[in-house]
Amino acid sequence: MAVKLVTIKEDILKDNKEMSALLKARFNKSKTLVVNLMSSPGAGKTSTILNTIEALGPAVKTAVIEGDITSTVDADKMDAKGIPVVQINTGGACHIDSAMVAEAVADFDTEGIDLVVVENVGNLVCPAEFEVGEDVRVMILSVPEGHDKPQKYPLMFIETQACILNKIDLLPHTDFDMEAFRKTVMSLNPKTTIFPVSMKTGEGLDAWAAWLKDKVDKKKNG
Ligand SMILES: Nc1nc2c(ncn2[C@@H]2O[C@H](COP(=O)(O)OP(=O)(O)OP(=O)(O)O)[C@@H](O)[C@H]2O)c(=O)[nH]1
Ligand SMILES: [Mg+2]
Ligand SMILES: [Zn+2]
Repeated sequence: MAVKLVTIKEDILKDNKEMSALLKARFNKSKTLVVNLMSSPGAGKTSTILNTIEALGPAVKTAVIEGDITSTVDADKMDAKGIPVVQINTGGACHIDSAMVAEAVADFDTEGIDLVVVENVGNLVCPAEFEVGEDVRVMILSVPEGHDKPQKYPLMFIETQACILNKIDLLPHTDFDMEAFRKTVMSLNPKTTIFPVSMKTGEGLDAWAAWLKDKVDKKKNG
């Protein structure tokens, strides 16, 4: 029984990888940088997307793909700001996969779009295992979740190129140990970059936006 389950999972991941490669080819053609943004529920993905788009300014044409189990709550927030957005409702699945993104962008012309941000389903576990055609994988941890999360959910920290630490405005109200956090994250993934930010006050936003802008420019010119 156990062996069969492993086989099924491998097949699913293999199919997903193949579909992801097709998506990548499509996004490469339009030189669109795709970011897979992952975190637990409420860590600040939507707030980060809205603030980042504002920080990047109108010169960076950005579209958003929202992944949620149900509802259009986050997509409505994008739409209200005039940001092109497509909503995926997974109908219960706790992550999005390449097939869902392929369907979402089927009628979506990415020509002229510099950046697509995919907001994954709020979940610190399995989204890390499923590619969605992205160039860059970014995760958010928020201060109230605690500095021990890299130890407990290592895959997400290992599989991402940047770790945004959001809600640093709440540091004085928690026992979050920044040094312990940094040490664990860097030991899991020495190549990652940690961005301490507050999407409430705007602190740290510029450094994160500059990192992303560099990636957008490289994709466009490279
Ligand atoms: N204090 C504080 N609150 C924040 C910060 N960033 C976001 N929030 C709040 O945290 C809550 C969740 O933020 P969202 O941006 O909706 O989080 P999310 O990850 O998109 O949530 P889901 O899509 O439901 O998984 C909201 O009430 C935000 O206003 C921050 O830096 N500091
Ligand atoms: Mg959200
Ligand atoms: Zn899942």
